[in-house]
Amino acid sequence: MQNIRINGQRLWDSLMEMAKIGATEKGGVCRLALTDVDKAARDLFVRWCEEAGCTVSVDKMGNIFARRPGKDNALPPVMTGSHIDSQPTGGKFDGIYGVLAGLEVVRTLNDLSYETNAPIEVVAWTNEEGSRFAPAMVASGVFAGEFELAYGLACKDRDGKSIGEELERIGYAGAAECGGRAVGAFFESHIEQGPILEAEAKTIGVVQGVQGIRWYEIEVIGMEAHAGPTPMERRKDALVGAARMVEEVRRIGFANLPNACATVGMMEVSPNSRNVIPGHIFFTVDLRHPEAGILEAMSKELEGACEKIAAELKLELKFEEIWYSPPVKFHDKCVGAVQEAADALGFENRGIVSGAGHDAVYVSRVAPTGMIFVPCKDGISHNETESATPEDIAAGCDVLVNAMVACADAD
Ligand code: HGY
Ligand code: MN
Ligand code: MN
Repeated sequence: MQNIRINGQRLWDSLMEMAKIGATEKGGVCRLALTDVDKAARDLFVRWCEEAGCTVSVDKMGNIFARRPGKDNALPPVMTGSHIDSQPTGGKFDGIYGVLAGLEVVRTLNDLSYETNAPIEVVAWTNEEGSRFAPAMVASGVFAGEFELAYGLACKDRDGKSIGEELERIGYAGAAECGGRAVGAFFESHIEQGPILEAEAKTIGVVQGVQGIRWYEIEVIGMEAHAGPTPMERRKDALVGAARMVEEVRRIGFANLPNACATVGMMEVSPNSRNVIPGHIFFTVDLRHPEAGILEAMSKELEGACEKIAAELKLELKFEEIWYSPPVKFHDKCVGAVQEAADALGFENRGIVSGAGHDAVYVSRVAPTGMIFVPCKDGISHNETESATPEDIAAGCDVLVNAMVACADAD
């Protein structure tokens, strides 16, 4: 262990500079994937990487790779990174911290004129959030072979624009193949996005794995009719059906505590007119649990509940599971490297399983993978008030650089 320390002020300044791109009134960011704002942030990241002497390449899913050569460039790179895109009411740290922590690793190694044995790569994965384009983590999924390239490029937003079209539009439809190459190890630094580390006054989360996730798209179809003359008993009110289904989602979450999560995050009401009985509802469901078996049982319970409600209210139901990300356990080599670095650097730490999905989930299919968590204020994320301290942000990056160097010099 080299006991390398990064330049915390430089990392913090880069984060605050990047946070100006897509800045919102309440102090967060809105950088939806492949919008002009995402492009502006990508362009800044690419410029910073080139200024740090990296060679930058972009693959067919728009993933950006900044490469710093090592002594033996035939070796597979030790990679780190995360995502630049954000939620509509996102924060200054979700994703971009892992991208800029990787850049800080490069900048620090440059300061030290330290040449690693294996090359280092910093990556920004396209569309991690899954907010504009579903599913989440789709570009790291294509890189890892979970999804075909054609599927990834064809994912559409609610306006019918595809990832492929938007990559072309913003100039990030790269030429490099997406995936199919060796990666020596992958590390992702991220805020925890939950309350555990802060509550236990731990600086570092040594991430053991990520819980399972299932996403659904549900349509409830009734019949538009006049809100005035239509008798209550003759209505086919799609919104009443959807409302009861939303209540079932919550009930299923509570019925599977302590580890289940169940959320309806998006709903579209049609025709969305105050004096028309809604005839069509589209809504999404996000179910999560660390155990695959319980997550599957929750899924079956949800489908059964929706079918029962639709039958009772004489509504048509379209129920589709659009994404399943099984629970993942990270590689002992990388978890160990993170643990060793955190201990050697003297940071209070604990093991933790991630409640949020991350690109590391898919990269772990093709490379030994680990994650480093740092606390965020009140455990809040996917919220414009998301906040972290400069000290914790720097500590996570200190762990990152030492874990990466240990792996890059191991061969
Ligand atoms: O959904 C997630 O957990 C991640 O923020 N994309
Ligand atoms: Mn994230
Ligand atoms: Mn997120």
